[in-house]
Amino acid sequence: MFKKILIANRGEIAVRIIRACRDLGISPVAVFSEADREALHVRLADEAYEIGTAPSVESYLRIERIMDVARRSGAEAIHPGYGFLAENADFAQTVVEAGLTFIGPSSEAMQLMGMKTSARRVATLAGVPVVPGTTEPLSSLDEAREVAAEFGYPVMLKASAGGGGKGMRLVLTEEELQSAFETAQSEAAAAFGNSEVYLEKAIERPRHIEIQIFADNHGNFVHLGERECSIQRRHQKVIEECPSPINDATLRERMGAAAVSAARAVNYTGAGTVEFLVADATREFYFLEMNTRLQVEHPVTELVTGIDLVREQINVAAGLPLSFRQEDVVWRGHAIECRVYAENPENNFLPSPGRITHLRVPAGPGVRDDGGIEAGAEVSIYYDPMISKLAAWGRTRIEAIDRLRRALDEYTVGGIKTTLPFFREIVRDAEFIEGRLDTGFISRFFERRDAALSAKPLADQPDETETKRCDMATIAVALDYVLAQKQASTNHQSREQEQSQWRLAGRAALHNSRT
Ligand code: MV4
Repeated sequence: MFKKILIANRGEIAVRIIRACRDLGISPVAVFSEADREALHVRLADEAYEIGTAPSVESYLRIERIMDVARRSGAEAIHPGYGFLAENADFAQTVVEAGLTFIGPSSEAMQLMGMKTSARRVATLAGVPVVPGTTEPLSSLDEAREVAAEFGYPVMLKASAGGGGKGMRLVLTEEELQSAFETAQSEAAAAFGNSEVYLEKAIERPRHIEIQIFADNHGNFVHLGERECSIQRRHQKVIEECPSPINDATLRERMGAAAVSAARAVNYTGAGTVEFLVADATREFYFLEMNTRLQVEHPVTELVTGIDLVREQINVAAGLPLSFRQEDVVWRGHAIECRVYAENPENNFLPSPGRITHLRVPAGPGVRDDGGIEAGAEVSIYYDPMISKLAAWGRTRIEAIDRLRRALDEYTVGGIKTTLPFFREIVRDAEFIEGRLDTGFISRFFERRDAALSAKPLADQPDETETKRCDMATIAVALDYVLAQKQASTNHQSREQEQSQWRLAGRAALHNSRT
């Protein structure tokens, strides 16, 4: 077993990994940018090393600096967390070539699943149902026209090097195809340094249901059931839950077997997630992509199965077999997670960076908050503005919702805006409570809300002038950030960093157009 693990990440996931290290008697080593000098993960680690300035490209994405800390600290293994370098095959390869253990799958498995066309080929060969479409990039607009006519509109154009909906374009008619195809290619080139685009039949109002899988180095492959992730906003998951409201034993078993087949096909090891689109009416499911990392939403699986996924990741990376077999996995109760962001739901979810002047995190029966920040800390514009993930477990979904509601009402953050008021409304929304969740839930929720409240501000939001003044300041911060990033960034930004940059720019522009 490792004596020392370097955590190549920050925020709540770095804290989460440090906690697993402590449980296993392993010494955690932290890395931090100058903006994170006082961060919680730095203070909870045994050793902490500064690796650069605030921009991710100057710190958390600097492979050579992370490797230098591994050498200096004597860490035997590196845990990448999620985002940043977690799915960077070059990083995984560099770690292994330096004689250290990468806590995750092989770089080969990462590469096979990293390109979405390759992932679709692998899944197809593994006998896993795949969203109807191409498994090679489209070579020309003519081919796109031909294939779209073959599958029938509406179709989705997606970036081969993308994922998580980035660069995705819905095309409803042939007239829209050319501009959509050209835009998708240029966006893919800008975001991922690869302009390849492929085509899928658009699935109407799907659910996004993903399966957690785990494999060790002794040939054991196990699935840990599903997570319902259909409540997304601009392709960012907002609320995740386990089990899915449409769960039934056979659907879980069929999707679990399909997910394990895909994992076996790439000799997967460690924790992984296979994402599916599920057609609500028919319960047919289609492989979407595979994430070769621990997911943000892993706590809802841990709460329902009782399995510590990070502990298993470390054990498997150290060569131990999984501590459970498929028949040992039982699902008890229901867990729901909210991603609490430093964003202003009253202003198109524009980021709300700044100092947290007051923080009260909820606790009590069935409540778990995975946080990485404390009162007095600064929510930076340089990183994803997630403050914590608040999860609640109950014996039933209704009990989980009741506890989540209590926890959300208890949760208070001072000094910045957060998405807490947004979640307090969602957990009281009839459609949510009835479990009618699909791709369109969020847009329907806002339509209902705007119609019913005629945009009356939420109870605990400051008055209009203060909101306006504060948001103009935020806009300025956001634009500074984007300009700073543009100057400092390279083409190959981390997906997470690119997403937060894209979010900042998009919202800043949108807000400007509104005022
Ligand atoms: C799709 C789709 C419909 N048809 N692909 C891909 C990444 C994920 N974040 C959302 N993605 C989708 N891919 C085809 N062929 C609809 C979505 C989608 C979605 C799916 C489930 C739940 C929420 C969603 C929000 C936006 C788009």
